[in-house]
Amino acid sequence: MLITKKSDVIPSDITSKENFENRRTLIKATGASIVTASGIFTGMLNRTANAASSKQKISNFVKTKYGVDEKLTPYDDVTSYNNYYEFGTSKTDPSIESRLFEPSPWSISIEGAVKKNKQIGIEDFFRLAPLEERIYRMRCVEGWSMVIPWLGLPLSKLIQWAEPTANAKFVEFISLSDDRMMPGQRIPVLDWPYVEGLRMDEAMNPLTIMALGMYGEVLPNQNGAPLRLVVPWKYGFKGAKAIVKIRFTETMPKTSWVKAGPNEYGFYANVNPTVDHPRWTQSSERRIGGGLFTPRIKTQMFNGYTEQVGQLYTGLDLSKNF
Ligand SMILES: Nc1nc2c(c(=O)[nH]1)N[C@H]1C(S)=C(S)[C@@H](COP(=O)(O)O)O[C@H]1N2
Ligand SMILES: [Mo]
Repeated sequence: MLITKKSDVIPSDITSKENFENRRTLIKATGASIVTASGIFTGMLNRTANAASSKQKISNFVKTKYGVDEKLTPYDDVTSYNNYYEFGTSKTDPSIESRLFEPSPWSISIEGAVKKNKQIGIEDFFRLAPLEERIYRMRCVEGWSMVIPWLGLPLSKLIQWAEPTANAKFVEFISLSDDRMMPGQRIPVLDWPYVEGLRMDEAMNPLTIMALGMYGEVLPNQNGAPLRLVVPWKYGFKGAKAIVKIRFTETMPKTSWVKAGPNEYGFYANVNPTVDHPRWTQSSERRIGGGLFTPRIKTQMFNGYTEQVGQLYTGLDLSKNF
């Protein structure tokens, strides 16, 4: 289950994988620290020469088969139309209000039902496995959608490293709590910090990733730098941004949106065109980036990922467990 299927890797990308391995050996051999004053990723990444973007390019990743036929949402839309209440509740707030946010240094603590508590620095995180590019359709519960080329690691790799015990039935993701850097947290629109969760088998599903980048670069602050969850068959709010803590639990985590409105938001939040949200239809969606008069498109069950995840929910009443 933890092993990446060979078929997920496109043969022409073997080179980049080899490069990754070479680079890894090199780093090991020289013992070079990859933490520098200029940023956490130096050594794996080269700061881009392009003045228009201050984002660091990620040079080593494996391309995968996921979403290669999809038309990508323009970068400018993905980085200027965001939901990230820590930086304000309007779509344009996060790109503006997160400008001074510092995503480094950063470490993630792992606790709860694990052999022992652990800490992992972001720079070690991406050494758990090669970074993969996954192009995923993303569907927000509000009715809009995007297609984003993420760079990340299967969450299963982190879980394997974390060594959860048999008591671990769920995984809880906790975002940063810092009302100095996150001005939206001064307003109690949600019970801060932002909390999300997955059932263990959902977390272990090969589709579930922890993203560190997108469009070949490290994540912009407004998209969840330095590390966020991506679960493409669920509504966007499951994808917690700026994660600092991962806790394995025996009982279902109490997530921020379920606490805020249990009639509107469920723990599962699987994309489901047959179960409407009280305020928004879920049967169709507006694909961002196509212009004002682009017709809405049909929303697919599990956002089109039924083949990969449908079996997780056999016997579960999805209209009750929305
Ligand atoms: N910490 C945190 N994570 C969050 C949110 C948030 O407000 N805070 N919003 C969620 C919602 S509702 C959506 S649709 C996605 C949007 O991700 P994007 O801005 O990268 O498209 O982030 C999710 N993750
Ligand atoms: Mo959302």
